[in-house]
Amino acid sequence: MYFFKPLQRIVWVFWNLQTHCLSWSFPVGALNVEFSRPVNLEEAKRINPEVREGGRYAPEDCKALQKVAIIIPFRNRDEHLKYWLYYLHPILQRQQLDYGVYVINQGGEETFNRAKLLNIGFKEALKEYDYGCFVFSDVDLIPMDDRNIYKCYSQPRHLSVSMDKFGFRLPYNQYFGGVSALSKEQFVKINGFPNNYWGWGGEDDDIYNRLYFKGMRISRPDAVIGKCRMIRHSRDHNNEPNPQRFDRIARTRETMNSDGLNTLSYKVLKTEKYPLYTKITVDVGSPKN
Ligand code: UDH
Ligand code: NGS
Repeated sequence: MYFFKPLQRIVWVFWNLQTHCLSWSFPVGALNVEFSRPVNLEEAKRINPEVREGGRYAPEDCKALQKVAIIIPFRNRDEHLKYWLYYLHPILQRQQLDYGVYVINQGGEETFNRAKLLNIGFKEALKEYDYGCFVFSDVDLIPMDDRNIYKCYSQPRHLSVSMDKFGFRLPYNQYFGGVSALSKEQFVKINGFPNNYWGWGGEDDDIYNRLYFKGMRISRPDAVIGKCRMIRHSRDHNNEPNPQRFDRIARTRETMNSDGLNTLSYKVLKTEKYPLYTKITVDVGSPKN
């Protein structure tokens, strides 16, 4: 019996070395984020030589604890995307995640539908890899502290809790917009996100309601680690405030089981693999159908 104890210990240490990352690159804490100097994709590519085509990365010397798909709802924000890729890739690598970046581009001129694009990102990313965690991020939000880990927790995670535009605090307690992370199980449990919020506002409140009604509670980093900057911009074309949003968020409990992943329909128009991201252009339909 005693003979095996040291052996067991060696096996345990070895197993840990195989499964946990003991690399020398750790999160560093507060970061300098600014948007006055333009960045270009060539520069972003040069400083991230280990990122593989399509925006994929996994630590080489160990097995990452989570496989994370990062889903970005998108249309016509190329300048913002450059900053996002420039800042986020180094951070995500320091966080030692096995990750992929998916930009879900709404084709056509129809009213923007953020939550439906996020549902599509979930489905499309899973066709490519066995992701267990999904980080949904607006293209214009950059974390100011790399200890804000872009991974999933036992409860749904809200990451953009301390935004510069709100004076580095939450605008209201139930706020779930900007950047959030849900495990595959958490996402499926709420039937994904709503497909019928066309235009600006309310879809993030509906997602909060869904989580709440399924008995989950929001986990958040503290206000220092959760600091982030938003790239200032004007209102986008075809993303006017949705006049139906207040009625819809009042009815989440009734609608959530019949609007979401189980009713998602769309067409993939084009898939493009770039060095730092995968861009999937989709037809999301229109509010009429
Ligand atoms: N998005 C696009 N293209 C669009 C609309 C939205 O890519 O045309 C994506 C993008 O990832 C963006 C996210 O959806 O970060 C959220 O949309 P939003 O930026 O419109 O939402 P936000 O609340 O801004 O940040 C609302 C308009 C604010 C106008 C302020 C005028 N001072
Ligand atoms: C709330 C919106 C949310 C939005 C949040 C912050 O009022 O969708 O403001 O908006 N809810 C409704 O309209 C019902 S922001 O200041 O970022 O433009 O995310």
